[in-house]
Amino acid sequence: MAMTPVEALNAGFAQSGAIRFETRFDGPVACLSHRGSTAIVALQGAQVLSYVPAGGTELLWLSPVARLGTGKAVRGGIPVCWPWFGPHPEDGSKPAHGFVRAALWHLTATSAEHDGVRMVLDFDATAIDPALWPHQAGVTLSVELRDKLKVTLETVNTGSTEIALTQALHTYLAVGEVCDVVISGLDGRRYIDQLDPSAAPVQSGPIRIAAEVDRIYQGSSDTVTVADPSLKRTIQIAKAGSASTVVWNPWTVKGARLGDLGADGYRHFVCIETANAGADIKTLRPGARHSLMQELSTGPLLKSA
Ligand code: TA6
Repeated sequence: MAMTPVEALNAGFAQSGAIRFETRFDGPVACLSHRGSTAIVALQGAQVLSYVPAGGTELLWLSPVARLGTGKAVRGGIPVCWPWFGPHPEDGSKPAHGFVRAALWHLTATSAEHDGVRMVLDFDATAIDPALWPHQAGVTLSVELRDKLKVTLETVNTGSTEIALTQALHTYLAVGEVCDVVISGLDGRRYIDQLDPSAAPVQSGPIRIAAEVDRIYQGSSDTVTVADPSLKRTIQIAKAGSASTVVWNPWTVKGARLGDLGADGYRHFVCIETANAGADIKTLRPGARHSLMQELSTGPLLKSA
C-alpha cells in the first residue's frame, strides 16, 4: 500500500517530539514544537500559518476561511512574495506578488537540536516558464523555531542574466483591535503611499490605523514594534537584508472586497512586511545571492505605549 504524502513526509523528515507532518486546512503542513513554542508551516507556498511562543498566544492572523489547495494563496500567516512584490512591474497580467505563494515547495531538510528546530524548503525555479520569468534561480525558505521565530528567504541567481529582485515576507500579525495598536520603529522614514503614489511623506511618530493603510517605508532596516493594548502584548519584528517595510491594513471597504477575511477580519490583523520593495530593489548578477530574514518575538506591553 503506497504511503500518503503526509506518511511519506513523516517517514522521511519527522523529528521525534519536534517536527511531525499532518493534514491541516486541507493540505500537508509541518507542526514544529520546541520548549513550549509551536509553529505550523504549509508546504504550499512555504507559508508559515501559525506561531505561538511558549506561554503566549497566536502571533499570526489566519483567515477563518483559510484553505490549502484552492490554487490561491492562503490569506494570513506569512505569504512569500517572490520574485516580485505587488503587481508585476511591466505586465499587470502576471500574478500579484510573484508566483511561489500558491505553489508547492519541496521539503529538503529538517533538524531538531537542543536550542531549536529547523526546516528548509525549496522551490524549483529552474522549471519556470520563461514567459512568466526569464531567469534561473534557486530559492529556499528556512523556518527556525527557538525562543523566537526566524524566517529566511534566500535567492541565488543560477542563470546567466541579471535579476532585479523585489520580494517580501508578507506577515499578518494578529491583533485584538487594529484601531488600538501603536506601531513604532518607522519614525522619520519616508514612505511610498500606495493610496496616493504622488506623495512620499515622512513618518512622524508612531503609526495608528484608522483607515486603509498601504505604505512602503523606505530606508527602514529597523526593528518594528506593534503595541497591542487589547491583547496586552507587544510584537517585535527584527530583520536583516531588508531596507523596506510595508505596513498594510485594508480597513472596511477593501477588506469587504477581498472577500476572504471573514466577517470584520480587517479588525484583527496588521501586516508588517519585511521586504525589498519600492526603490529597495536587489540586483543579483549571475552567481550572486541575497538573503531576506525576519525574526518575530513577543513581549510585555510597556506602560508608556
Ligand atoms: O502588502 C500590501 C499589498 O501589496 C496591498 O496592496 C494588498 O494588495 C495586499 O498586498 C494583499 O495582496 P493580495 O494579492 O494578497 O490580496
